[in-house]
Amino acid sequence: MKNIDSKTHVRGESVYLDDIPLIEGTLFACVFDSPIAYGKLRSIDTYEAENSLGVVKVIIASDLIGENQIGGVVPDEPLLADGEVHFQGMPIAIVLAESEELARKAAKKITADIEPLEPVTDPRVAAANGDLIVPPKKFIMGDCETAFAECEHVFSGLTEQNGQEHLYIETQGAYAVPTEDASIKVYSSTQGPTAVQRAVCRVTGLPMHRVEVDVQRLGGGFGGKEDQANAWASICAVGAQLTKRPVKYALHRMEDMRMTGKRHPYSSDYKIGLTKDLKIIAYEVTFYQNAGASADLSPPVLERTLFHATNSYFIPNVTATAYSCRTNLPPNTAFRGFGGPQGMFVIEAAIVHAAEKLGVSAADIQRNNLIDDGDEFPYGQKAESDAITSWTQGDAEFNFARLQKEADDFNAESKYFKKGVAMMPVCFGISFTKTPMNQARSLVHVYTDGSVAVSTGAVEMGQGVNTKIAQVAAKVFGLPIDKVKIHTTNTLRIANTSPTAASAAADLNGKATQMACETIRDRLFDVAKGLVEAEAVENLSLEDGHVYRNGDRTSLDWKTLVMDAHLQRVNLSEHAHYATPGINFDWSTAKGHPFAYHVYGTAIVGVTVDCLRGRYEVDYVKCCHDFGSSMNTAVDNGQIEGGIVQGLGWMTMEEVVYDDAGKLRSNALSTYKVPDIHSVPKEIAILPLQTNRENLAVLNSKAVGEPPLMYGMGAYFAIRNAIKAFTECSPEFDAPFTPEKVLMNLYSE
Ligand code: MTE
Ligand code: LUZ
Ligand code: MOS
Repeated sequence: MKNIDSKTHVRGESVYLDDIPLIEGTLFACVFDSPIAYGKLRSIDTYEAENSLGVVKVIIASDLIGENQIGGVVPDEPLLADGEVHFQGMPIAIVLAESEELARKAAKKITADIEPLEPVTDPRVAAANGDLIVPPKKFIMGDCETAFAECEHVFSGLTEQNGQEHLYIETQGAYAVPTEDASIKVYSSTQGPTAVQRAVCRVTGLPMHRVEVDVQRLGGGFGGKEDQANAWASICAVGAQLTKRPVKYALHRMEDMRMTGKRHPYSSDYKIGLTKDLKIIAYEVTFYQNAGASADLSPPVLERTLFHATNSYFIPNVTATAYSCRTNLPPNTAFRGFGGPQGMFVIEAAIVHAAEKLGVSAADIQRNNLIDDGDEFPYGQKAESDAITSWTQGDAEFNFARLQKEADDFNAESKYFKKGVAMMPVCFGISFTKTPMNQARSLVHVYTDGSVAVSTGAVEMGQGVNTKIAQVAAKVFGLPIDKVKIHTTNTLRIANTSPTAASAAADLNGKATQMACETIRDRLFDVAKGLVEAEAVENLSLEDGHVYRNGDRTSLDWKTLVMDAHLQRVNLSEHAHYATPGINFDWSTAKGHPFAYHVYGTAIVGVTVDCLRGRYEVDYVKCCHDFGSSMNTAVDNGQIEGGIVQGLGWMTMEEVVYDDAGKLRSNALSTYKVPDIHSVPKEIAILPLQTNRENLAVLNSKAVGEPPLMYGMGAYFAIRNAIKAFTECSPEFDAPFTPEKVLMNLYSE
């Protein structure tokens, strides 16, 4: 079944923030942001800007009526710089003008007297200075020290991973409209309407019931709008509050790239210990997360790094330590995988390191250590594991040995082109690791014409969550999908939402929708029972717009039933609440059962490297993926393809470059290379894993948003293998593998 948005998308009729019709009198915002990464803000000169054509107001920190604070997890992030600047791109002043162009022109006239201080951009330097966002976090299982002493082989090393620009097609933006009696309605391109509401309330001093946040859809979020939509919505709301006029701000691409945070770069140390028969029995890892200038979502991202530090493997003795390091970069934030990929990269690198030293295939070590049913993760949860089945089924279908032999045969013949192959198993936990966030609500109205309106806390950002939710409602009511309309995500209809994140939106909001629809359906069955003279409601069902009795279609149609119920004064609306059962986590012991379930999968990635030029192509990504039982293969396969390409991009060509002064050098699409149609793998093959397990996913259809990104990581190790087929070398684990780095390694001798 197609994504329900596909029709308006291809006709260009889908509404994004910038398409909302403007109210007369709307002002346009533009910020003046810090030109340097760290310094004392002595004074700001806004005189010229204030007296520029079309400028209505210039706002600085001292003008705010509420608190100058938007930090959600830790209150360490001023909306506008006050006293100090902490990163290049930090908002200092807001210009409000009659047009976008005039606002931008005026913002250029603002100057600030900033006494430069020495910026820190390296997380290890920040850690050495004791500059941490939160105290270090640790997972311990077993006893590493004793285990290492028993190991036949021990290897240690270091890995570097860079950040990643979200590059949602729709940039950040908001539109705030003052409404009657000191209230504000905010349209925001956000994954977290409630997060925006809280931030707006904080900076305006308004209570939450006076601030309405509405989201139609996003042109992509990828985590970049889980927390970082807050600033722009707050800027517009403050402007609306102070001028009593609507205020809009849609960022230009270069502003967005410069002022917003990205995926966290990590620098990590590992030590891996194996027995004679290649069992990994000890693993010690220390992560230095480059958090940027304020906390943002860095603490939970750091935690998920720990949760995924052992990826799909069972390792009985693990000590994993993680530091969130404060640096003078824009605050880094959620990005598809949320720290998980960063944790997985290090264990994969450690395994490759061991394999190289022992002269075996990394796949042998990987295969030999996959987590099995009942094995415990370092955080205490027992695995219901499909790591081995996904590997075995994927291998049976795609034949790793054959692909490896093909590459070897090719390499024996070819001098300047070399092929490399790598296996990439993935295990990703589904649920917010912060248990209280795993709740959602859905509001369902059945109207007297038989049409159905659904509102939930889920935000549509291209991932197809609205399609899935519509499918749930249509299924419960036995209706075609066009009888169901999914409405905007709105804090008046659905309050206290968790962000659409953690791949859990369809599960949480879909389950709440299922509950609401089932409640209404049961009320309708009570009515129908009399109308079709059924002995019991259990004999009734709804299908293709009709009531069925004992499996036979009756003459009672949906519309008649609904109208009849209404005339009998039966409630045709329901607001349902779903909270994931059975999950918990206790940070005092760092143990618990944080995830509703895990998603497993195994990919085989093959690449060809042009060893004269350092360029490469990804020949294929073949994966065996655990969908549970997919409720929409078109949407889910799309998520897999998109996730893989985004993962490949992160690991290969995308390179975020800040100079030592903390200035973003890769600040436009001319200097930041993302995968395009030419860099998409020549083949993406998806084999659904066959199991019959029950799970907590909506209609048994497992979350799919984030896990596939990690298949893309296999490209890194495949490229490394291809390089090693050309020249004897041992490339450092320093991602991404840009063509430049590939070339340096090819000719490192
Ligand atoms: N797919 C598209 N097209 N656009 C996006 O912004 N975000 C990803 C993923 N897939 C994203 C996407 C991220 S980071 C998450 S957490 C999930 O979608 C969120 O949606 P879900 O919970 O409905 O899977
Ligand atoms: N966001 C969050 C997430 O707040 N908590 C999480 O555990 C998470 N996981 C993945 C993506 N976003
Ligand atoms: Mo996704 S990183 O959870 O928004």
